[in-house]
This record gives sequence, structure tokens and C-alpha cells, in this order.
Amino acid sequence: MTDIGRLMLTDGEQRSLDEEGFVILHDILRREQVDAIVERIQRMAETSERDYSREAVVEPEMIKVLDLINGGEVFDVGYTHPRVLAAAKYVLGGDMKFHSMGSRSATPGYGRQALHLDFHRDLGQTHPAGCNTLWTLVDFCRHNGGTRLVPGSHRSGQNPREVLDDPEADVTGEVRLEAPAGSVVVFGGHTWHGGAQNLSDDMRWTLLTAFCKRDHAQDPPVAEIIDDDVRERLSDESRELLDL
Ligand SMILES: O=C(O)CCC(=O)C(=O)O
Repeated sequence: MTDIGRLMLTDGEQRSLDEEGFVILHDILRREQVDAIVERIQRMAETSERDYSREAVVEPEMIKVLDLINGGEVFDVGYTHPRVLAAAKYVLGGDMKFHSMGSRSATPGYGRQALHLDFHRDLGQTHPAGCNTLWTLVDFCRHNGGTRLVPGSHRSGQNPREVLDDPEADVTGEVRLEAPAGSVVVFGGHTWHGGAQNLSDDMRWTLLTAFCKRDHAQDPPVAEIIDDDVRERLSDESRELLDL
């Protein structure tokens, strides 16, 4: 990672990634960006047909929208924000490209997931093959399904689905994501985490953007799906990140 990239993260943020396996970055999105992103996700969910065959775990009650790279300019920040990119690159050890961007938003009463890893490859190694970033589009708290995260689990070299009797149950040391709208939690692919039930009466809106090592496959390959107008507005840096 370059010195400039490193400077984007404080020592405390780097330590959090090293020791906890995740970091919460605050004030990444402005209020109007949050509102515009939510509006767009909502509109796309209403107007596009959902392809369940592409969902690793089918959750019909949740709002899921994929391939937000083509969703409009409001999503460009998902793969251009310098602090988020710096954190993901730090996790991946400097070798990075864009993997995918979508939304998994919890409707009232839903959202609980088993603890899991987002990227199994390279388990046991310092740098996972992938890194996810979860963007809070409402204030996240325990009540509305703040994500479950297990600090230090990335160093266990273990997959929670293989070692826990019940990965859906709470585990010792688990914390819940509490962060105002416009924050981003960056977590490595080996960090045990999972969605939690939204007990509130409101939607828990989320954007997820994942990155991976350059020798890992994107989901789906961006070159195969990207719309011409998006391709045309990309900087050279973004084109490289998207592997175009
Ligand atoms: O929705 C959340 O809080 C977590 C989502 C997640 O872990 C996933 O989709 O892999």
C-alpha cells in the first residue's frame, strides 16, 4: 500500500482492522447522498425483477438489489471514496480490485443471518481474498438490526459454520454495529459477522460494496455487465479498480 493510502487511515483505524478485523469509518456520506442512495435502491427494488438464482442465500422478505454499479451516479462513491478504498486495500495487503456492489436491506421483523465469512479463500493467512464494506443508510443500532460482528475472529483461521453448533445464536464477545447514517464498516473476508433481526418498524437500509484480490473472480465480471454510460464516466483509476 502506498504511503498516501496509509495516511488516509489513522493508527487507531489500522489497529482496529488488525486486531478486531473491522473498522467503523464515520461521516463518509453526507445526508443528501444517503437520501439519494436510499431513494434509488427503493426505486430499483420496485421496478426491476429480482433474480433469486443469483442470491447465495435466498431471503425473500428482505430488499435485495444487485449490480448497483449500473444504478446511477449516486453509487459511484461506493468504489471511489478514498478512505474506504484505503481501508479495504489495507485489509487486502495492497492487492485489490472491485468485487461487487448491492443492497441487503432489512424490512421490519427480518434480517437475522447465521454468522459467516464473506470470503473463505486464504483462511489462515494474514490478508483475506476479499473485504466487504457495509454502508449505513439509516442510524444503525441493536434495535433495528445492527450487524453482528465478532472482534478478533479473523485471526481464528476458522469458519463459524464449521465450528459453531448454532451459527445463528449469539456468541461470546459478539458486538452489534452502532453507527450513524453515512458511516461505513469495513471488514475483512475472514471476520465472523451476520445480519441481525430488525426489531424496529422502519427499514434498515444498507449498501454493500466488496473488494477482492486481483486474482479472485468478481461477482459478476464487471466487464460483462457495465453499462456504456457508466464506463464512459470512469476515471483511469476506477477503470483499473473495476478491472476494465
Ligand atoms: O445486513 C447485514 O447486517 C449484514 C449482511 C451480510 O453479512 C451479508 O450479506 O453477507
